Parts: sequence; structure tokens; C-alpha cells
Amino acid sequence: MKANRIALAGNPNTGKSTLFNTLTGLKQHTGNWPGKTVVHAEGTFQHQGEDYLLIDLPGTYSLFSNSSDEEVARDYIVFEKPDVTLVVVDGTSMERNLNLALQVLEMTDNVIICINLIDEAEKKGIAIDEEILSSKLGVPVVKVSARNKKGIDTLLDTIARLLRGDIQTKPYRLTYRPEIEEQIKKLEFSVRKLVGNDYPSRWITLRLLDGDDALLKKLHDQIKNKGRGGKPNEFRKVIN
Ligand SMILES: Nc1nc2c(ncn2[C@@H]2O[C@H](COP(=O)(O)OP(=O)(O)O)[C@@H](O)[C@H]2O)c(=O)[nH]1
Ligand SMILES: [Mg+2]
Repeated sequence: MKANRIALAGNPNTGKSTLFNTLTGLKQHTGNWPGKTVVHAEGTFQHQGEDYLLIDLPGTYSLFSNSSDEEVARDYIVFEKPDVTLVVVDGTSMERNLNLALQVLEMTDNVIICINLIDEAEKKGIAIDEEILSSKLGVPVVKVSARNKKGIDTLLDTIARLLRGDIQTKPYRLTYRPEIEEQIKKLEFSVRKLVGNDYPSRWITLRLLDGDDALLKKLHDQIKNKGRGGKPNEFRKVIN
């Protein structure tokens, strides 16, 4: 059976690699992402008889097309479509970290928020109510300490339950200014006609409105490869 693919996303220094090591131990290898100088690390582990492949995405503060790191992370989430994207956030600076989490919630339904460094947060007197956060964000939230191996069982069980469909998510989606929402309404239908249900049409519409040329090119390649015809500049026509 094919392994479940779990991608680790998050800001730099949130403990992604520590969690990656905790979960995969020595069963990991590193190389480069195809055509990039960005490090690619993946590893395997088992839980309750299921096989998992864990992908440590580059740490980024956002997921636009600002750098190779951001492109690698966001292309993986949108185009490779991991079974679960685990957003690792730093429990000592939630506000800054939730920015990236909200971006991921716009891109996929299969998200779990993993609040790490919970030992540090507790030392600093920061109390985080994961249930309130979970109901506001519409996805599971799990507190862990990757370094002290705390909360890992709950995290693994949550992943398994999401994969089995025991947990339904309803990711929180940002509402933009009325002018922007108006534009989205106008364009999303055409975007969906081009990408079908394969990709998140609202998110793609937003990126196109933002003039994200790298994403535009990537979409053309993807659609051509999938044999949808994807005539060049079809997306450009949609936005012009
Ligand atoms: N106190 C504490 N430190 C942690 C924890 N997880 C990771 N760290 C530390 O945070 C720093 C960044 O971790 P790293 O895994 O490299 O983060 P990455 O950049 O997201 O891959 C390292 O010094 C880790 O030892 C944790 O649960 N508690
Ligand atoms: Mg790392």
C-alpha cells in the first residue's frame, strides 16, 4: 500500500526538523528539490500498521513566489497535494506564526496545526487553548514539544483520524476587502473551468489577481501535463 504523505510546513525555527527527526529517526534522506538548490528531506515511519512518508518543507514566513524556498513549499502543498499538511507553529509567538497557518488554510482542507515548543511557552506563562483555536480555525490543533517528545502520540492519532475521515475540517478562509471579493467572484468561475476541482480555485484566483507570474507558469505546465489541453495564456486571458 502507498504511504500516506505528510508535509511539514512552518516558519523557520519552529522545530520542524526536530519533529521530523523525532518521527522518522534514522529512516530519512536528504537531497535537493528538482532543479533547485533548496534542501529536500524526507523520511518514513509507521504508526498503527500504516506507512507514512514525511516531507520536511523549507521554512518560510509566507507562501508566495518571493523565493525558491517559498515556491518549493507552496508548489508541494498545491500541486503534489500531500495527504496532510502539518503546520508547525512556535507556541511562544503564535501571532506571527499564525500568518503562515492562515495561508496554508487557503490552499488545502487537509491541515493540522501543530503548536510546538509548548514547554517554552509554558515557562513563559503563555496559555494556549487548543480547543478554541481549533474551532476558530476549523482544523485540528495539537500541542507538542518535539524536543521532549511530548504530545507526539496525540499528534499521530490526530493524523490517523483525519486520514480515516473521522475528523472533518472546515478551514477558516479570510474574507478580503469588498473590491477584492468582487473580483474573486467574477474570476473564480473561469479559473475553476480551467483547473477543475484539482486545485484550490479561490486561492489560485487570489494569486492571479496578485500577478503571480511564477504560479501562472507552473499552472500551465501542470495542466499541459495532465492533458487538459491548457493552451498557453489561457490563464492570462482570464485575468486580462
Ligand atoms: N524548548 C524546545 N526547543 C525546541 C523544541 N523543538 C525544537 N526546539 C529547538 O528549536 C530550535 C529550532 O529547531 P529546528 O528543528 O531546527 O527548527 P526548524 O527550522 O523549523 O527546522 C532548535 O534549537 C531546537 O532544538 C521543543 O519542543 N522545545
Ligand atoms: Mg529545519
